[in-house]
Amino acid sequence: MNKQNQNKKTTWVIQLAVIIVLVGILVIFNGNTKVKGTDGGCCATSNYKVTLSFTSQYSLTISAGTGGTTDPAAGIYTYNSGASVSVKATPNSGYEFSGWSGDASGTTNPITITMDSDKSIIANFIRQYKLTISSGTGGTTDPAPGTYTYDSGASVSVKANPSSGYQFSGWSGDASGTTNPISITVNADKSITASFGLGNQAPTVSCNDAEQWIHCTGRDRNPTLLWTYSDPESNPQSAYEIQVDDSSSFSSPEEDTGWVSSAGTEYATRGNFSWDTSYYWHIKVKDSKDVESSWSSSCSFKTPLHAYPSADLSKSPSVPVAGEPVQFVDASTYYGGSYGTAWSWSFQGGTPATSTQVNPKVTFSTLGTKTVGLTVTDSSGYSCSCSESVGIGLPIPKWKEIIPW
Ligand SMILES: [Ca+2]
Ligand SMILES: [Ca+2]
Repeated sequence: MNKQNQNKKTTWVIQLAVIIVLVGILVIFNGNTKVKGTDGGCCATSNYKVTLSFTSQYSLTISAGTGGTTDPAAGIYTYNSGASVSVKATPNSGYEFSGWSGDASGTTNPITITMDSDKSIIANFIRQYKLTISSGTGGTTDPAPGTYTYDSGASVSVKANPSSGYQFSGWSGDASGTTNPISITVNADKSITASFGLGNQAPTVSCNDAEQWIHCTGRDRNPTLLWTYSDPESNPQSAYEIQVDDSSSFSSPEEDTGWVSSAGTEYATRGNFSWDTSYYWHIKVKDSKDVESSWSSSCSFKTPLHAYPSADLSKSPSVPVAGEPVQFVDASTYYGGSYGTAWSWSFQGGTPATSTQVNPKVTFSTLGTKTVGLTVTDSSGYSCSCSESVGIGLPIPKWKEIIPW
């Protein structure tokens, strides 16, 4: 065989190989062919499968919500089956990545997607705002003063903590009032400040040593006590307690009111005090914040030697008439061994109109109701008064016996 024939043979072999490959491909893609029966009879048709491994491909759709981007950027990508694809979410300024949705979940970032089917993933972002917390002199806050970032709509509890000797006085900035702790809804950049002031100071009280007495009423031994209240913050008085004792040490009070809820600044004593005795009293008060004063310094009073006289009068006749002398008599009661020493009478329409006698005689010249007054003073100098309405009637006609002949 010469060289030319050999080249022709080689070319033919190559061409034959190409043909065989092409035919093979046709067989593979048709999946069926005709097989001639072994008996040489009529041709039978038989299906048979040819299995081949393909390198399939899938699409990955990446989306980004408002407030951020992804890497790879949002779009549709094609990957070979089984490929691992890393996708990273990047929030814009003022936003935070909040998680994956679609065919992915969680907040892993970047996330790895295994391409075993067509997939679609979405990167979600949420708006964020800053909350700046400040505190004035005299306290701090929890969270501590500073600037914090929260997801839009977050509810943040902030507590003001006053230092010792101070009190929280209120919020300012994007908050107000004195609610503590306060809840802030972070739906915008916000700034709040906690302010503090000196704590509530105790009130002060001083007894007023000008006790008021109302004698001749059966309360001769029981003065009304007065005091002066004061408070640094002008908190009103909410309560008082008074003790009265014949001992200046208040070791055995004759009267102790206990706490009395009252804004008043006087108290009518009720103690069963003795006559002719010195008593000491003191008072403490509470302001409207329930802060208590200390006991005041002491004031004192002295009860009378005895009861004041019970002024009274009597008259004769009991039903006087005009022009008829009426005998008035001091019918007062004197106590503690005292006796009357002075009398001051007044007679409306009477003659005389006044008298300083103990038992004066008076004539009323006109009819009607007359007021008679008497003030008596006892030997201790205690005075009391009384008055009485006296009806003056028609005079009785004078009868003269006449001899009938
Ligand atoms: Ca106060
Ligand atoms: Ca006592």
